[in-house]
Amino acid sequence: MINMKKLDHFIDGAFVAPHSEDYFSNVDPATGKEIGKVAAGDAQDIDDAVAAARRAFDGPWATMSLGQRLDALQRVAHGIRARFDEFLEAEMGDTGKPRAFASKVDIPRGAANFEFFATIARAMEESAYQTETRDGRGAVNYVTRNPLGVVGVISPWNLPLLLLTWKVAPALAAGNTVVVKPSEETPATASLLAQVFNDAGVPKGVYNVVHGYGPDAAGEALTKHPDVAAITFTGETRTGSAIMKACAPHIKDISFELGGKNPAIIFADADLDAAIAGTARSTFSNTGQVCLCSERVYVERPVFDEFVDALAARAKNLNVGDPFDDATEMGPLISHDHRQKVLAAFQSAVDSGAEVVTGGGIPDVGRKFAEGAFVEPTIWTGLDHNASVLRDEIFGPVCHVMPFDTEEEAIALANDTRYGLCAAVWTNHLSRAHRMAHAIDAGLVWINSWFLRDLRTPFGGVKLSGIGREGGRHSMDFYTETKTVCVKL
Ligand code: NAD
Ligand code: 6OD
Repeated sequence: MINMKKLDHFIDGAFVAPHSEDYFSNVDPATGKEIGKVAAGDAQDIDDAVAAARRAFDGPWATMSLGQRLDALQRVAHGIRARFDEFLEAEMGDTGKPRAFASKVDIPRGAANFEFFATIARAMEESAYQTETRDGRGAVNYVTRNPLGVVGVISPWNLPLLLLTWKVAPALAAGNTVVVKPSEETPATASLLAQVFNDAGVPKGVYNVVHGYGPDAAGEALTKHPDVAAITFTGETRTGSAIMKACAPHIKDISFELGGKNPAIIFADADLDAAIAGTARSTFSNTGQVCLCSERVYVERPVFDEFVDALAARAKNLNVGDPFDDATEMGPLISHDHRQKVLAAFQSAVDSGAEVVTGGGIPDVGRKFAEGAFVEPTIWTGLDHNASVLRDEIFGPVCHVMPFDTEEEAIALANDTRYGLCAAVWTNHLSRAHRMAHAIDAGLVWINSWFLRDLRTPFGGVKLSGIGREGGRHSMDFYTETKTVCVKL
């Protein structure tokens, strides 16, 4: 059985201690208090997990029919829902997320990802082509999809269960087995999920979890393991670059969802109330720790002052503090280390000449949360576009608002970045909306919305924001290899 206070690895269907016998501390970022210990995985633990995953891939998982496998994944979805409160508590303990957010976003999507990919995999078609031949008898080519083998899943801390299951569910639905290395900051829901897999009767070795750090530890060992066919990774661009190098010797397949520095563009013809509410969401949701958050906001000059005042009013009115209070809208950052980085960005903005419209410091959240990693929701104006805080991802509850005069200028500013994950455009001008969507270099453009997801659509970024697309059949394309069979008639 699982011990949530001392999280072991989960290998071959059992919770096991790390070879090193080392554990590190897991801290609740809302209180700064230790909530448990976590196994510090190394290359030996990864070896064990990969071997177990390979045995399951060659054995019980492969001998189950597609229907049996997908039914098992449906049972995992039900299992998450049945333990909803445990998942919620585990996710909130690791991240300090407000209950209002985690209960509506993280945990429901954890279950929905399994349900969705079980449905998608059942509906995947395979193709066939008839070829003419000189003898007139012809040939038939048919194309099959085949799983890759053992897939390594490396996930970040910002939406732990959501982003882990976004990869695990399609990988398993396609017939692979997985070794998961969750973020060291947020290990709990990956472990709880292991219990759900066992309860759902999924064969041992199909889902394995090795906890621990990335560089010189479990994460790196997974990327270098010769028996791992593919790595699917969500996290920082710099980490993606290191993983790409590690995967090169074995030519592993890779799928990367990386950082962003996303623009929101507000035209004077927009429904301003909707644009203000939408930009408050896209800047401050999850304490700004969503890769899709808007850290650069561009507003057409006639409505600039009104927009800034209204956004600032919303920022000042956000309820920041106790994650368990249903009225709380913003929790802490993930850790004190991360808060230091965000506070350094706050200082850098001031040093670069920013006008701080609101925020910029540490809020008073009361004695109980005084050791938490909280920062104020923050808005700047007045920076030069070359300021480093406008070039580099901050991953905190902060945006810079800048005026623009023409559509061309808005496009140039939006594209003046090394990243290209997403953008949000607010306008009621139909043709302009489509022109903007076409002109912006990003994997995803929202018009008059943000974070609205249809899981069938491809998700991913251009430039430094990633490689490949996941979502619906695009995930199935990544997690399978096609094989063409040509039959001469
Ligand atoms: P991170 O890159 O620091 O860590 C992510 C994971 O990689 C962790 O599990 C970590 O242990 C592991 N890791 C670190 N170094 C490694 C190495 N050398 N080899 C193997 N594994 C290694 O990212 P984070 O701080 O956890 O997450 C925040 C970042 O993730 C932000 O940049 C954010 O934009 C990005 N993100 C992107 C998306 C997207 O869909 N594009 C989604 C969420 C988060
Ligand atoms: O909703 C999703 O499927 C997804 N991949 C979201 C990514 C959010 C980044 O933080």
